[in-house]
Formats: sequence, structure tokens, C-alpha cells
Amino acid sequence: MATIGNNHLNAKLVLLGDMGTGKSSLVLRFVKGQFLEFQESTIRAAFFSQTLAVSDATVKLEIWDTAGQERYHSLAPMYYRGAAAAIIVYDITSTESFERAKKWVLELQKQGNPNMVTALAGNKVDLQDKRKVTTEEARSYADENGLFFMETSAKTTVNVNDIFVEIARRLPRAQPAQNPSGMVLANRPAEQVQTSACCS
Ligand SMILES: Nc1nc2c(ncn2[C@@H]2O[C@H](COP(=O)(O)OP(=O)(O)OP(=O)(O)O)[C@@H](O)[C@H]2O)c(=O)[nH]1
Ligand SMILES: [Mg+2]
Repeated sequence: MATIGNNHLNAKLVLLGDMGTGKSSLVLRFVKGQFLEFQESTIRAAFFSQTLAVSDATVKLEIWDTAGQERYHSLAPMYYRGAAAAIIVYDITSTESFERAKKWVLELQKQGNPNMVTALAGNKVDLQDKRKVTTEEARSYADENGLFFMETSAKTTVNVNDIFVEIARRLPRAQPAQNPSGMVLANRPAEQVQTSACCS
């Protein structure tokens, strides 16, 4: 859900994807500038927030980093319902994770917010010698499905800020006269730029 007031936008963003693709690592890199070689698998989900300035506004991203393990799949709707944006992550060295990403795209198309800004992230682009999913294959799939696509590396930082900034840039700006569905308009003062993170 996105709320806006005085050029300040709050937006819920959810990360989805197979286990081990690097969802937590991307968020940790973006929010804290850190990378762990042995990042622990997420249990249920973790919450982070990060505020960034885009051309005409500050955008506070309320980020839900979901668990990729299959046993947590049934929890996912709690996190993607009402989300203004999603990043679906696969690992460029795993065709299975790319197939899993396509299933997440289908699930969001069926049950998510139709105005959702959705990105496809091919993570671990630093592992070129182990690549199994080509850039061309992923890009054409993304184009066919209305997603924007970037290859990222939480390890080397490639495109990590860029993908979050691009999401913030593409979020629809609610117009008071239109009040489109999936958005709530709120008259809130601009908040200070801040970073916070916590885990649940
Ligand atoms: N080489 C490389 N390794 C990465 C990258 N991103 C994450 N990793 C590693 O991949 C492993 C899994 O990363 P996580 O961030 O825990 O993956 P996840 O998608 O959050 O996994 P779940 O929480 O189980 O769903 C960790 O050991 C990370 O260090 C990357 O860009 N390059
Ligand atoms: Mg995780």
C-alpha cells in the first residue's frame, strides 16, 4: 500500500523468491551496506525500512523480506497483500530458482495488487562462471510480463541501490482527485530521512 502526503510517500515492498537466492542479502546490502558470506535462512519474514529521496519526493520503503523455504509459502499472502511493490529474486546460477520466480509472478498476477510495481532481480551476477540463466532469457520473460529487470549482486553491490531506487521512482503518485484503488491517501507531514531495521 502506498500513502502520500506533502511529497512524502510510504510504500510497502515485499521480496519473494526461492530460498538462498539472496533476498535477505539484497535488503541487508541496501539498508545497512553489509554482506554476510553465511547469511542465515530467514524464518517467516523480517522487516526493514529505508527512506530515500527521489526527484520529487521522499519515499519510505517498508520492506518485508520473506522466507523462501517452501514450508513458509502459505504465509506469503500476508506480506504481498496491500504491497505497492515487489522484487522477485532468482539466482542466475540456478534454473530452478528462475522457474520458482515465474511461479511467484503468476501468484502475484492472480492475487496481488494489479497496480503493483514488480521487479525481477537476477541475483549473484558476480558468479558469471556458474551462470545457468542467460540475461536475454530473463529480460524477454520480464518484458513479456510487464516486470522491470535487473541483474544484481548483493556481494559486489552491483545494481542493489539501483533496483530499490527504480522501484521508488516508479511508484504511482496518488492524486487526491482520483484516489485509485489499492492506495490510501493520508495527510501526513514529511518525515525525517531515516533508516531502521528489525527482525521478527
Ligand atoms: N556470490 C554471491 N553470494 C550471494 C549473493 N547474495 C547472497 N549470497 C549468498 O547466498 C546465500 C543465501 O543468501 P540469503 O540472503 O540468505 O538468501 P535468501 O533468499 O534470503 O534465503 P531464505 O531466507 O532462505 O529465503 C548466503 O550465503 C549469501 O551470502 C550474491 O550476490 N553473490
Ligand atoms: Mg532470507
